Amino acid sequence: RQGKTSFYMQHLGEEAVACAFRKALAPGDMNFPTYRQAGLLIADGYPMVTMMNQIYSNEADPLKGRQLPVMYSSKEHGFFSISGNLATQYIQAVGWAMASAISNDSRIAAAWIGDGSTAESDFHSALVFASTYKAPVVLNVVNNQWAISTFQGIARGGSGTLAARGLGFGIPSLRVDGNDYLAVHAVAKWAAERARSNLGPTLVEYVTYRAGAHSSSDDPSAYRPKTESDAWPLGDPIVRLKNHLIALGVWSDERHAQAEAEILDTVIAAQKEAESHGTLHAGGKPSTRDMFEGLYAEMPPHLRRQRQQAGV
Ligand SMILES: Cc1ncc(C[n+]2csc(CCOP(=O)(O)OP(=O)(O)O)c2C)c(N)n1
Ligand SMILES: [Mg+2]
Repeated sequence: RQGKTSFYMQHLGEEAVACAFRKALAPGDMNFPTYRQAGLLIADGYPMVTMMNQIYSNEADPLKGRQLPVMYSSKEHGFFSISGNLATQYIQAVGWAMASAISNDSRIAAAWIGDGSTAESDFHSALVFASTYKAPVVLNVVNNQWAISTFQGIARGGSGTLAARGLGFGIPSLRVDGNDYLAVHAVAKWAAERARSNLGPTLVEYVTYRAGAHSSSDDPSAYRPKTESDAWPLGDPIVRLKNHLIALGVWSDERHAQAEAEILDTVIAAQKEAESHGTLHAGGKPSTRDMFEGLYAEMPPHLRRQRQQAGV
């Protein structure tokens, strides 16, 4: 809102899904995420400063300003480059998993898609290949009730649930309370173990709620009641985990308040550091030369000419 970045996407209300799932994977496994799973990186210890550098498209942005903000990429952290073209990540994940199986590797893939994007044909193609070749992949569907302003019932059509879509392909499919951190983790572990033991794909529908706007360009009050989020029956995943831990006697309100204060300090410190490398309109930027690097082993002649014309 201060013009320091062009675009942002929250995952407010969906924190448990990505964070608990990440903890069920092993090193080397590969996620093919959408823009709504920043928790996969955060829960894996990816530096928050690096995420912010990408959002600011500054001189320290590892992607050099060439991706939309929040479309992170980290091979080391098992986070495949995000595609803005929805549902493509589903077929890519299945293909990656098939390649892993063919080369006798034990690494598995995780595909990610939103409720609305399951209406894309890529979703169905991916399910055909996953079931036919028993690919070692976990097929995640994040049903957060909304696809921008379209209710999930539209993409679901006559299917009772999104999980039911997997059953027609003979893929074991589950539906889990996506706002219950421990339930998400239990299901993710089970599905990951199935994939790693060569028992094939599992489809998991996470029932959750997109509590925030679709993106910084969206105003949800134009299409849904303002109070809908508060009335959501599954509750806030962080509050639920906190209450559960307090009931077990391993956490307290005081420790929670202290943890929140520490996290806020960490975020503000990371923001200061990231802003020292520049923001969208101020400070350091990736160089024009960067635009030409990192795509081709040998740069094609037309790009070489363009680079010369740009004087870099
Ligand atoms: C192939 C394709 N079609 C349309 C869009 C535009 N678009 C961006 S986000 C979005 C809604 C996706 O909703 P959902 O799959 O439920 O994911 P969510 O945003 O709720 O996480 C659409 C239609 C796109 N990026 N790619
Ligand atoms: Mg959605």
